[in-house]
Amino acid sequence: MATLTPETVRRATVQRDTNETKIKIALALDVHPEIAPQKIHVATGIGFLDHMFHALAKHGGMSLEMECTGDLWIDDHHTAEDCAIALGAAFKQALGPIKGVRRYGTGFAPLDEALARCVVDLSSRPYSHCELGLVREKVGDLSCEMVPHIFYSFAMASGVTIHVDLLHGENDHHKIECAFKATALALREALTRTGFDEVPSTKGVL
Ligand SMILES: [Mn+2]
Repeated sequence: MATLTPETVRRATVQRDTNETKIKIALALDVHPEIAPQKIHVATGIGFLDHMFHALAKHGGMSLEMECTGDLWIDDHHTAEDCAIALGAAFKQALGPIKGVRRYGTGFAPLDEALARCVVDLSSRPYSHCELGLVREKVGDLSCEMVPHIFYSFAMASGVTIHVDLLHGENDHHKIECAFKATALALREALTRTGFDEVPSTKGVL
Protein backbone atom coordinates (compact mmCIF):
# COMPACT_ATOMS: atom_id res chain seq x y z
CA MET A 1 0.00 0.00 0.00
CA ALA A 2 1.42 3.34 -1.06
CA THR A 3 2.05 5.61 1.89
CA LEU A 4 -0.07 8.71 2.09
CA THR A 5 2.01 11.86 1.78
CA PRO A 6 0.91 15.50 1.48
CA GLU A 7 1.57 15.14 -2.28
CA THR A 8 -0.61 12.06 -2.74
CA VAL A 9 -3.68 13.42 -0.94
CA ARG A 10 -6.49 13.49 -3.50
CA ARG A 11 -7.54 17.14 -3.59
CA ALA A 12 -9.42 19.62 -5.72
CA THR A 13 -10.53 23.20 -5.60
CA VAL A 14 -13.51 24.43 -7.56
CA GLN A 15 -14.87 27.90 -8.07
CA ARG A 16 -18.28 28.10 -9.76
CA ASP A 17 -19.84 31.50 -10.41
CA THR A 18 -23.18 32.11 -12.09
CA ASN A 19 -25.77 34.86 -11.86
CA GLU A 20 -27.56 32.68 -9.30
CA THR A 21 -24.77 31.39 -7.07
CA LYS A 22 -21.10 31.94 -6.28
CA ILE A 23 -19.42 28.86 -4.83
CA LYS A 24 -15.93 28.01 -3.60
CA ILE A 25 -14.97 24.49 -2.64
CA ALA A 26 -11.78 22.87 -1.40
CA LEU A 27 -12.12 19.10 -1.11
CA ALA A 28 -9.72 16.38 -0.01
CA LEU A 29 -10.63 12.71 -0.33
CA ASP A 30 -7.96 11.58 2.12
CA VAL A 31 -7.61 12.51 5.75
CA HIS A 32 -4.92 11.55 8.21
CA PRO A 33 -4.31 12.90 11.72
CA GLU A 34 -0.80 14.19 10.91
CA ILE A 35 -0.49 14.34 7.13
CA ALA A 36 -3.92 15.71 6.23
CA PRO A 37 -6.03 16.51 9.31
CA GLN A 38 -9.76 16.50 8.60
CA LYS A 39 -11.08 20.02 8.25
CA ILE A 40 -14.74 20.77 7.57
CA HIS A 41 -16.34 24.17 7.13
CA VAL A 42 -19.62 24.46 5.24
CA ALA A 43 -21.52 27.73 4.82
CA THR A 44 -24.15 27.60 2.07
CA GLY A 45 -26.65 29.95 3.67
CA ILE A 46 -29.04 27.01 4.24
CA GLY A 47 -28.44 25.64 7.73
CA PHE A 48 -29.84 22.18 7.17
CA LEU A 49 -27.86 21.81 3.93
CA ASP A 50 -24.70 22.74 5.84
CA HIS A 51 -25.58 20.03 8.37
CA MET A 52 -25.95 17.43 5.56
CA PHE A 53 -22.75 18.30 3.66
CA HIS A 54 -20.90 18.39 6.98
CA ALA A 55 -22.15 14.87 7.76
CA LEU A 56 -21.22 13.70 4.25
CA ALA A 57 -17.65 14.95 4.63
CA LYS A 58 -17.25 13.82 8.24
CA HIS A 59 -18.37 10.24 7.70
CA GLY A 60 -16.94 10.08 4.18
CA GLY A 61 -13.44 10.67 5.58
CA MET A 62 -13.09 13.90 3.61
CA SER A 63 -12.01 17.45 4.25
CA LEU A 64 -14.45 19.99 2.86
CA GLU A 65 -14.45 23.74 2.80
CA MET A 66 -17.54 25.04 1.01
CA GLU A 67 -18.86 28.56 0.82
CA CYS A 68 -21.83 29.67 -1.24
CA THR A 69 -23.49 33.00 -1.76
CA GLY A 70 -26.75 32.23 -3.51
CA ASP A 71 -30.03 33.87 -4.42
CA LEU A 72 -31.88 32.68 -1.32
CA TRP A 73 -34.29 35.62 -1.68
CA ILE A 74 -35.81 33.54 -4.51
CA ASP A 75 -35.74 30.15 -2.78
CA ASP A 76 -33.35 27.35 -1.88
CA HIS A 77 -33.31 25.71 -5.33
CA HIS A 78 -30.29 27.29 -7.05
CA THR A 79 -28.13 27.17 -3.93
CA ALA A 80 -28.87 23.51 -3.14
CA GLU A 81 -28.52 22.38 -6.75
CA ASP A 82 -25.37 24.35 -7.54
CA CYS A 83 -23.60 23.34 -4.32
CA ALA A 84 -24.25 19.70 -5.23
CA ILE A 85 -22.97 20.26 -8.79
CA ALA A 86 -19.83 22.02 -7.55
CA LEU A 87 -19.20 19.33 -4.95
CA GLY A 88 -19.63 16.66 -7.62
CA ALA A 89 -17.20 18.46 -9.90
CA ALA A 90 -14.66 18.73 -7.07
CA PHE A 91 -15.12 15.04 -6.26
CA LYS A 92 -14.49 14.03 -9.88
CA GLN A 93 -11.44 16.28 -10.13
CA ALA A 94 -9.97 15.06 -6.82
CA LEU A 95 -10.53 11.42 -7.73
CA GLY A 96 -8.90 11.74 -11.15
CA PRO A 97 -8.64 8.59 -13.29
CA ILE A 98 -10.55 5.74 -11.63
CA LYS A 99 -7.83 3.27 -10.82
CA GLY A 100 -6.33 1.80 -7.70
CA VAL A 101 -9.61 2.19 -5.79
CA ARG A 102 -12.29 -0.27 -4.70
CA ARG A 103 -14.83 1.39 -7.04
CA TYR A 104 -17.94 -0.07 -5.37
CA GLY A 105 -19.14 0.95 -1.94
CA THR A 106 -22.10 0.16 0.29
CA GLY A 107 -23.23 2.10 3.33
CA PHE A 108 -25.97 1.54 5.87
CA ALA A 109 -26.63 4.24 8.43
CA PRO A 110 -29.30 4.35 11.10
CA LEU A 111 -30.41 7.46 12.91
CA ASP A 112 -32.72 6.46 15.73
CA GLU A 113 -35.82 4.95 14.04
CA ALA A 114 -34.61 5.69 10.48
CA LEU A 115 -32.32 3.45 8.41
CA ALA A 116 -30.89 4.26 4.99
CA ARG A 117 -28.86 2.25 2.51
CA CYS A 118 -26.61 3.68 -0.17
CA VAL A 119 -24.76 1.77 -2.87
CA VAL A 120 -22.32 3.60 -5.13
CA ASP A 121 -20.19 2.79 -8.15
CA LEU A 122 -17.34 5.08 -9.20
CA SER A 123 -18.25 4.23 -12.74
CA SER A 124 -18.12 7.42 -14.85
CA ARG A 125 -21.76 6.45 -15.50
CA PRO A 126 -23.75 9.04 -13.61
CA TYR A 127 -27.08 7.79 -12.31
CA SER A 128 -29.16 8.57 -9.27
CA HIS A 129 -31.96 6.64 -7.66
CA CYS A 130 -33.26 8.22 -4.46
CA GLU A 131 -36.32 7.00 -2.54
CA LEU A 132 -36.57 8.49 0.91
CA GLY A 133 -40.33 8.68 1.52
CA LEU A 134 -40.18 12.30 2.66
CA VAL A 135 -43.53 13.76 3.66
CA ARG A 136 -42.76 17.25 4.92
CA GLU A 137 -42.55 20.32 2.68
CA LYS A 138 -39.21 21.39 4.17
CA VAL A 139 -36.71 20.57 6.88
CA GLY A 140 -35.36 23.85 8.18
CA ASP A 141 -34.87 25.99 5.07
CA LEU A 142 -34.25 23.06 2.72
CA SER A 143 -37.20 21.89 0.59
CA CYS A 144 -37.66 18.12 0.78
CA GLU A 145 -38.07 18.00 -3.02
CA MET A 146 -34.49 19.27 -3.28
CA VAL A 147 -33.05 16.23 -1.49
CA PRO A 148 -33.34 13.79 -4.43
CA HIS A 149 -32.28 16.65 -6.69
CA ILE A 150 -29.10 17.13 -4.63
CA PHE A 151 -28.20 13.45 -5.05
CA TYR A 152 -29.02 13.68 -8.78
CA SER A 153 -26.93 16.82 -9.26
CA PHE A 154 -23.98 15.35 -7.36
CA ALA A 155 -24.20 12.12 -9.39
CA MET A 156 -24.31 13.92 -12.75
CA ALA A 157 -21.33 16.15 -11.92
CA SER A 158 -19.21 13.48 -10.25
CA GLY A 159 -19.92 10.61 -12.64
CA VAL A 160 -20.90 8.36 -9.74
CA THR A 161 -23.80 5.87 -9.83
CA ILE A 162 -25.78 6.36 -6.61
CA HIS A 163 -28.71 4.34 -5.28
CA VAL A 164 -29.97 5.61 -1.95
CA ASP A 165 -33.07 4.21 -0.27
CA LEU A 166 -34.73 4.66 3.06
CA LEU A 167 -35.48 1.20 4.46
CA HIS A 168 -37.73 2.60 7.18
CA GLY A 169 -38.17 5.70 9.30
CA GLU A 170 -40.65 8.29 10.52
CA ASN A 171 -38.86 11.59 11.08
CA ASP A 172 -37.90 13.50 7.92
CA HIS A 173 -34.81 15.11 9.51
CA HIS A 174 -33.62 11.62 10.47
CA LYS A 175 -34.46 10.14 7.04
CA ILE A 176 -32.45 12.74 5.16
CA GLU A 177 -29.52 12.72 7.59
CA CYS A 178 -29.15 8.94 7.55
CA ALA A 179 -29.32 9.03 3.72
CA PHE A 180 -26.35 11.43 3.63
CA LYS A 181 -24.48 9.36 6.21
CA ALA A 182 -25.11 6.12 4.31
CA THR A 183 -23.81 7.85 1.18
CA ALA A 184 -20.74 9.02 3.08
CA LEU A 185 -19.97 5.47 4.19
CA ALA A 186 -20.52 4.09 0.68
CA LEU A 187 -18.26 6.70 -0.91
CA ARG A 188 -15.60 6.14 1.74
CA GLU A 189 -15.51 2.45 0.92
CA ALA A 190 -15.50 3.02 -2.86
CA LEU A 191 -12.65 5.54 -2.52
CA THR A 192 -10.47 3.17 -0.52
CA ARG A 193 -7.17 2.57 -2.24
CA THR A 194 -6.44 -1.04 -3.12
CA GLY A 195 -2.68 -0.56 -3.16
CA PHE A 196 -2.62 -1.53 -6.83
CA ASP A 197 -2.74 0.76 -9.82
CA GLU A 198 -5.22 -1.27 -11.85
CA VAL A 199 -8.47 -0.05 -13.39
CA PRO A 200 -11.26 -1.97 -11.58
CA SER A 201 -13.17 -2.85 -14.75
CA THR A 202 -13.30 -5.73 -17.20
CA LYS A 203 -13.38 -3.05 -19.89
CA GLY A 204 -9.99 -1.77 -18.78
CA VAL A 205 -11.25 1.81 -18.59
CA LEU A 206 -13.78 3.71 -16.50
MN1 LIG B 1 -29.38 16.16 12.59
